[in-house]
Amino acid sequence: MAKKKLSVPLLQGIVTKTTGAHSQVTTDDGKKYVCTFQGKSRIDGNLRSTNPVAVGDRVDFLLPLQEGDLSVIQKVLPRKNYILRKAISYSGKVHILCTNIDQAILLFTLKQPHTTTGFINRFLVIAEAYHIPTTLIINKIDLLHTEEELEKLADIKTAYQLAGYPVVELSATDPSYLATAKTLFADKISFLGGHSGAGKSTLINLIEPDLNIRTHQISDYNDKGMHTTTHTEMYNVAGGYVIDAPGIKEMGLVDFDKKILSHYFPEMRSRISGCKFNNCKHINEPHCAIKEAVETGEIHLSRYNSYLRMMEDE
Ligand SMILES: Nc1nc2c(ncn2[C@@H]2O[C@H](COP(=O)(O)OP(=O)(O)OP(=O)(O)O)[C@@H](O)[C@H]2O)c(=O)[nH]1
Ligand SMILES: [Mg+2]
Ligand SMILES: [Zn+2]
Repeated sequence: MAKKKLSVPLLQGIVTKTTGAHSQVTTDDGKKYVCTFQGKSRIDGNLRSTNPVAVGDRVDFLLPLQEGDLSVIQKVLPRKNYILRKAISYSGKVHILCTNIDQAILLFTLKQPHTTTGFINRFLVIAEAYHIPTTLIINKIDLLHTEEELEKLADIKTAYQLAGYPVVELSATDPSYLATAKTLFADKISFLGGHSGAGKSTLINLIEPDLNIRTHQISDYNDKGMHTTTHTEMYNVAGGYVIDAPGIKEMGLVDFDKKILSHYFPEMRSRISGCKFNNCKHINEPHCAIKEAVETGEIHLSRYNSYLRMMEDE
């Protein structure tokens, strides 16, 4: 028997929000549709996921035959990459946080809240493992005044510039940073990470005030943040999309072999061939190009110390 030809149009769009069984899909002309997905969970490799469709997915979908019915996702197009949520369920399935990311932007603050270099470095290692280029934004620079604070700012900038990361100073509450902020996000799918309270939603609101995303007074929650943003959603920002993810804790650590941890520090990766031993761990070995670069200041000590701590972790 010949297959019945479908008379309903097939559209393509990008998943901009997921809430349980439903996904919001936005087409290139900006129209939004509520869709369901009927089919099996599929993900690259042999990973199984709890969510078959994630924010960032390009999908083909069918319009409903009747007005008011849900659209149905027919196909998830191949993913360029994906980020997993940390928790793996008891069933051994992973949860995909988002897919098809062009860049990560890590927003952090030296004050309100304080951000440790360990936190920044872990984020960067994860992004490197996923092969996602990352830009660092130091937000709330309007709060830095004392000599000590300004020295700290300069030092942290140096650490990451030496590693090859773009570092941008910003104040998301100050409209004079609008042009800088827009350029950072223009026409890309960006994963915006950072501690709760760092100012992620404030930054998105600066560029797209109409979105009016909820933000929170930092003073309300003891310098720690209270995770105002609780679900994963992608916003249309500066001609691209931004994923304002719920806190960095959600961004799963990838399992990787300690032996290759130094490959996830770009300033180490580029020097590894200079070590005498090709299995050099860059800890106690003689003629280690990494330790030499730390001594000459070409690799920042705080980055190297983070590397050592990560090597010690189980
Ligand atoms: N002084 C100052 N305050 C800022 C700046 N950016 C954001 N804030 C304030 O910081 C607080 C937290 O900002 P949010 O944008 O809610 O932080 P968030 O990163 O989205 O936090 P979660 O949604 O909880 O992850 C708000 O009170 C903002 O007004 C800045 O550049 N300078
Ligand atoms: Mg937020
Ligand atoms: Zn070495």
